[in-house]
Amino acid sequence: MTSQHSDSFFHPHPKHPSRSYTAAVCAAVVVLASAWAAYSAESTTGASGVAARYFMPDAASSRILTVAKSETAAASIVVLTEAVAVKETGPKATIAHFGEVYAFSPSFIAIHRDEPARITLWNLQPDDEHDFMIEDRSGHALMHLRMLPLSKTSYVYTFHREGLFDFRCAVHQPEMNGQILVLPPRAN
Ligand SMILES: [Cu+2]
Repeated sequence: MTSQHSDSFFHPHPKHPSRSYTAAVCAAVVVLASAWAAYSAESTTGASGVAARYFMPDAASSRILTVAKSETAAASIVVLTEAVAVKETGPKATIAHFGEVYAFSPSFIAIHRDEPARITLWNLQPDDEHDFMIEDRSGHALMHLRMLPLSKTSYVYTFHREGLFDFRCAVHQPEMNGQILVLPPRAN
């Protein structure tokens, strides 16, 4: 390829404007901009609950739960995604009857109110995305994050209200669920 050829590729000569090239670049920019807008909306919108996926607690939810990336934690918990019966290894009859079955392990966590706990989610599947959504008892989603294949996702969770909360993977319902019991503050 000569430098002139290369130059004309990047700077089309006015006599031979590359309209299809320009149109293609414009279309690509529009597609990228749309994708980015959709991604940003998904990532940052938190007020409308389950419909807006992948969000952290908003102002209302943060009165119940706060989530921080780095904070000193009093407890550390690793939650694994367990392939209970999947097409690669599960019994054919089970897969036919139930489909692929995943679970969180452990599926029950007890932590104290106002005590930061680091929860690290390990997605052990190379070909399946999971997610992690915490709901209050009325089914209102407080936060929702993605667990990409073969990833560790670590945050520090502090509950400011006692009681029982649900967590679930929205991708694998109805089976991939768990509960968090928030106990009174630890006695000194
Ligand atoms: Cu899942």
